[in-house]
Amino acid sequence: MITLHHLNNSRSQRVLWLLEELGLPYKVAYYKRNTLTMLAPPELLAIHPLGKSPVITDGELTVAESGAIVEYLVARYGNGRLIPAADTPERLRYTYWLHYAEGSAMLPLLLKLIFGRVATAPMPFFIKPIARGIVARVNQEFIDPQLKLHFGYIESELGKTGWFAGTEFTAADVQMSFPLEAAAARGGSAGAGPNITAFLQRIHARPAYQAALKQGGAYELLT
Ligand SMILES: N[C@@H](CCC(=O)N[C@@H](CS)C(=O)NCC(=O)O)C(=O)O
Repeated sequence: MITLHHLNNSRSQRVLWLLEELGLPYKVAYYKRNTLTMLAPPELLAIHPLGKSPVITDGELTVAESGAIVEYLVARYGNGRLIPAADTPERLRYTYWLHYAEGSAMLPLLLKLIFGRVATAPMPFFIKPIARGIVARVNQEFIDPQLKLHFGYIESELGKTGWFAGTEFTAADVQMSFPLEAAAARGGSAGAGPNITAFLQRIHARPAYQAALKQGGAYELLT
């Protein structure tokens, strides 16, 4: 039996969704973020040395890293579902987006989040203007242009077929959902284009997505 070690409001939600899309039997072990630090509780360290979510256990196996989990579930239990045929251009796009989600799209989003916290962190009053100046400069010179570049690219790629890897919904769409939801939830122009908005509406309407939301509890990235 597969167990998903699920952290609230996290990338783990997309694994839950994939399990529902594949119609697999699974159990969920729930973990709650520390409300101050937003870090995972130490109990997750007993499952994997990094103590992060998602991570699944399946019999003797432990699989971490959401892209690896998606690949594992689709290869082992998919029976050809949610993945384009081998040796097709769609399959290459599938592999590309599966890696791009964590390897490229998440970096500027994470930087935006971290620098946003720096700007509002408690600090001595005489440091504040300096810290805010640095944050503004990093935002202006690196983070915002990178967000524009990446999300402009995603917006244009989604304009081709509405999905990331060909004309059919695949697990690459599941993997790409998290950066798009994170961008939409954090506001700003990243993630606000019509193709990205339509993509999010389409995935949110899927019965498996709705079922996963019921299993995972409140998912604030949706607000
Ligand atoms: N690239 C990893 C990222 C894993 C990750 O950072 N997960 C976050 C939740 S979205 C986490 O566990 N954060 C809590 C912590 O770092 O303590 C993946 O895609 O699985």
